[in-house]
Amino acid sequence: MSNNTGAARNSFRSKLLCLNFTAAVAFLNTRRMMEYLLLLIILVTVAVADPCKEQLDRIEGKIDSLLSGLQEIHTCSCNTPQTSCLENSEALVAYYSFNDDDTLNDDSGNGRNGVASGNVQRYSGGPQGLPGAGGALHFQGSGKVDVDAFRNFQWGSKFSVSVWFRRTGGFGNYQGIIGNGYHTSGSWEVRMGRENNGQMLGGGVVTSDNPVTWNYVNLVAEKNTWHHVVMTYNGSDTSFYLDNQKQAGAHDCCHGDIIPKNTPLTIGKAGVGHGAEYFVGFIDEVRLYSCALSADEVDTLYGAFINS
Ligand SMILES: [Ca+2]
Repeated sequence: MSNNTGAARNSFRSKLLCLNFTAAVAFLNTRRMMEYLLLLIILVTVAVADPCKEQLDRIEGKIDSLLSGLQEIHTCSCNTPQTSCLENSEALVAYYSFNDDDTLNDDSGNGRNGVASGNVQRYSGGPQGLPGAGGALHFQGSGKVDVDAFRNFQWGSKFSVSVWFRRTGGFGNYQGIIGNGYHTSGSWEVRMGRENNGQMLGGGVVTSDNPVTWNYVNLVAEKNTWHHVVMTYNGSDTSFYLDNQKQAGAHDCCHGDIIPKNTPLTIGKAGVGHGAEYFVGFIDEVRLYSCALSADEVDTLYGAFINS
């Protein structure tokens, strides 16, 4: 065997080490990566079976291409932001399914448990419940749930709230669904009005350039019907989805961080700043995220129960 062949083998080993390092930092579960690794196995097998210089030179050329491809994948993986909000478990700030005996516990595992006061009952499901969603909370116009863990919560510039509700009474009143303060007192809220026979729905976020929460107003959520609301904020744009339909409103109202407030999260009543505006009806599957859900992700959340 010539010295050239020995040098080629050393070069081959060196590039294999480099390849191993690059492969370790790249995404191993991508389809392209698996194809590259399969090609590498074939090349190494050929090299062992026929280690002549001509064969090694040819293999080296292929390995150069392979290393280049792996580097592309690594660079792409490092530079491309992970955009999935729904699949990022760390972005789920709190989740209240109201399904179990520990009804008011935070099902996200973050320990942001709620405390009920007044007339709030767990509804275990059935014809009036949200189909397929297990238990829900039943509010009768004099009860609420507070979560003190959200006092002074740093909402940042990325936020989403997802909630299902069915209003069944008190159509002459305004009624808070979820939020951490009334109108200018909180960081954000979703609330219903008495207009349009008690079917008016609105909400918004509070930032330094937007002191009130009615960025979306005069939407229509029919009474005695389950509805899904998702409100998102990405630092410069607010979106409001009602039953998987993006609504028109002051979507460009706000920039920068949502203003933190020393108030609890309140479910089933307008939050701190108003003594009344209790909800009458059912609320279920409350989710809060520290990211802005996309339209496709809203569709996923909506479809999880509407097709049940
Ligand atoms: Ca539920």
